[in-house]
Amino acid sequence: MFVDKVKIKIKAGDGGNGCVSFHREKFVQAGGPDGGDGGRGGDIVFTATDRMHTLMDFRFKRSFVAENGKDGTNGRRTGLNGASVEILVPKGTVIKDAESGRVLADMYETDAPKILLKGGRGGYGNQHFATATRQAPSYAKPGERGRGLEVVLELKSIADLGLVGFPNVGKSTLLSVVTSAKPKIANYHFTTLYPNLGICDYNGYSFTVADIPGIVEGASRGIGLGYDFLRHIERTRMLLHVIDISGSEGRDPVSDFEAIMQELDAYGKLKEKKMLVAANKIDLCPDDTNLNRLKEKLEPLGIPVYPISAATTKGTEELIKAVVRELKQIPYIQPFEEEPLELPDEEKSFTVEKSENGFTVSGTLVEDIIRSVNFGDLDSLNYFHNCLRKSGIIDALREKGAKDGDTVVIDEMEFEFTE
Ligand SMILES: Nc1nc2c(ncn2[C@@H]2O[C@H](COP(=O)(O)OP(=O)(O)OP(=O)(O)O)[C@@H](O)[C@H]2O)c(=O)[nH]1
Ligand SMILES: [Mg+2]
Repeated sequence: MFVDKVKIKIKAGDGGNGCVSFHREKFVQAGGPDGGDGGRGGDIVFTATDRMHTLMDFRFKRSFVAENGKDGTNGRRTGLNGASVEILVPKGTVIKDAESGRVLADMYETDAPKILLKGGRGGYGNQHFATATRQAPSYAKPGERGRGLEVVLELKSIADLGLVGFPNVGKSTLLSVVTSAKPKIANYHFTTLYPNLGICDYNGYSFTVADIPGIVEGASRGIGLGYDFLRHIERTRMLLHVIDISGSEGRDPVSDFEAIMQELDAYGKLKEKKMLVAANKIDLCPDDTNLNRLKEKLEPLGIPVYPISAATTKGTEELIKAVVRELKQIPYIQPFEEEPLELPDEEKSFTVEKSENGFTVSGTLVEDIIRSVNFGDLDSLNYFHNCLRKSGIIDALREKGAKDGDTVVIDEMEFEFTE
């Protein structure tokens, strides 16, 4: 079973709540506030590895929740941080936000962990809220909630050379000859059911080769095994088109070439790649007629043709030499551009709208403010009001015509407008 696309749920840990507490000691009458802060929630971290080749493990476990931070306690003790969750994925996994489809992370490098969701911050304990005029603050901040998200994991293998061609032309045989991979080889169509990767080492230059299931005419319309597998050669630097030059299955090598090119064209992203052609099964050819016809057709297009026999390994060394020569001139594939989930502070914003029976304030800025308030406490509400004033929300409401007593809805909570 090969799985290269899954949807999973992840959630960062909530921050622990701040604590309300006052110092108590014999002979000390009114001790100061000593409520500790909440601990941080755990992060959701992704790490790419070479030891996994599919996303199969995620068929059984689809939900990952990091631990919450512990609440602060008396004596200024900060709560323990929640443990993070590390999720291992095969190298080449692209992580997308399920809702918007935007790329959050491209796991193209091994051993480079990426934090996808940061745990919520712990709330401040009441030790932080003492001022000259307020010596016994009876509130603390609740912890920030850890964000939850649905993400799609998509494996887009990263290899230097991708093998394409009709079924049974000898792609896997070639892979087994030039790398130490041991793919299944057999004399029928669709022997290869999922991508195989191998590493080829030629005089100290090593590169990776991806062998995918054969494609057929009409693949782009859903015929054959899986046009979807082309996603595994999307990120190769170069393609090697393998053709059965002997026409052993009654097809014509020149029209084979054209048919595959048409399917690659339909896929779109593959047609600009540099391509070499391996004219395989040359051992079965009685003469050079087919080879010459193919060369006549391709050489004017700048596509070199290498006659080989993967079965006897004849010509494979020259082919690999040519592949290495080309690869040395082709830059490495750029990873996808990642769009971060969290907005930097300066990009946080809010909007004020007049609604039927009052005003509605929304946006990333207010969500952040509202999360940090303890609504059961008057001091905390004053603090909240101050934040609204400082961030310009009160002014914006006034400009839209809000007057004392009007209803203002912020993040589903209703307030009465006061200046
Ligand atoms: N005579 C001859 N037979 C070959 C050569 N290369 C491969 N074959 C045979 O062709 C058949 C198909 O080989 P595979 O390597 O499985 O072909 P494939 O392109 O990977 O096929 P799919 O995985 O089905 O797409 C096998 O029976 C191989 O032994 C060759 O150079 N000469
Ligand atoms: Mg194969």
